[in-house]
Amino acid sequence: MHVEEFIPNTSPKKIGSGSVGCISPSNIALVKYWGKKPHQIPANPSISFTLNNCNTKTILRYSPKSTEGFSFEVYLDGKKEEDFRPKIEQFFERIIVYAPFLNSFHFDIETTNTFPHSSGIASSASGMSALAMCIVALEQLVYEISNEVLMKRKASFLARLGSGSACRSIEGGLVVWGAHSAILGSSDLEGIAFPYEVHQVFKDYQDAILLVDKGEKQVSSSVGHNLMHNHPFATERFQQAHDHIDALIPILKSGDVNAFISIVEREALTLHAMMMCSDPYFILMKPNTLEIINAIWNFRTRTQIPVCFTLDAGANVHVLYPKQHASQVGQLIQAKLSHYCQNGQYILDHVGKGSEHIKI
Ligand code: 2P0
Repeated sequence: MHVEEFIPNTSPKKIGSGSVGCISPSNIALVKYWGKKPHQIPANPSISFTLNNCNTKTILRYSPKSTEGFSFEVYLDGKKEEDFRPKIEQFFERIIVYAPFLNSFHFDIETTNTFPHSSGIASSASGMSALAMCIVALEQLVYEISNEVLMKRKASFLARLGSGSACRSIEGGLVVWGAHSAILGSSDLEGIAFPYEVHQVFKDYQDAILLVDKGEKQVSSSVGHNLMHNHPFATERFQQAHDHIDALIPILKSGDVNAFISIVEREALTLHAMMMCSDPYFILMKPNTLEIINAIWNFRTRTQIPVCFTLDAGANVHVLYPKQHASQVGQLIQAKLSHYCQNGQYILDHVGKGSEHIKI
């Protein structure tokens, strides 16, 4: 697979003003991406569940211009959002080779999230994938392209250049990003739908996101990724991610939830262990993160219900469980776990279908 296939090779058509739109979900990694090489190439492959309810809706309004350079405004919930500009500017610079028409329009980017912006839920995955989908929709108009499969792949390719994990939010279900010898078609350049048989239990897995700490993170993911360079355990960690994906292939097929739990929880704790022994070291978990983990373990031991946790680069806890246990886990969350959340807040989500274009 080569980057050249994503460079337009026909002449653009002149189009007038208009708008395109998209809804794109967040995703939660089971095997984590933590560490990268130049040009947004992951240091190891990762696999995630695409979510459903936590999503970003983006409308891209475009009008032709003749001046040089990028021209855009960004709005979050109807208000101009200057803080988003640097990341979008950087995104445009990274993708201009693949989307040269970006220079030919002024853009108003209108975006809304279903989850609170300050919730500590990564909005970069849903936000960047939504914007990438809109850009690809515009490309289809400019170059009169009707190949939907190629365009979805391109959306993931572009989203990766905005934020690595965003490339896993285009496809639904289980998504793999990063070359892995046992996963046919896997690539460092784009996320692909997990290509093998998946047991029914994993097709509608539930994810309750417990909002432990909604504040700004002390250490950004970009800084965290960089600290994997020269990390004393980097080589072992990257190998472990490969091994975990190898192990997950038969588990996802058989529906062995206990084996699934053992890998998913080890991944979450390894991610945070890497942070805790990098140079400089840091801790993103909060006391209530640990309270929740212990409460989940106690509940699992007592009831034998296969509920587990995973963590992102933050203090919030993702509680993962099969749909058939939704009511008991719902009671656990309501009665015990919500006390550890800021203002008792949590979001119930589940595996979803991926990004989709919307009619404006
Ligand atoms: C993941 N995370 O696999 C891991 C686990 C956080 C913990 O991908 O620098 O925002 O934009 O490529 O994608 C967060 O990192 O980083 C992330 P960039 P990104 O979901």
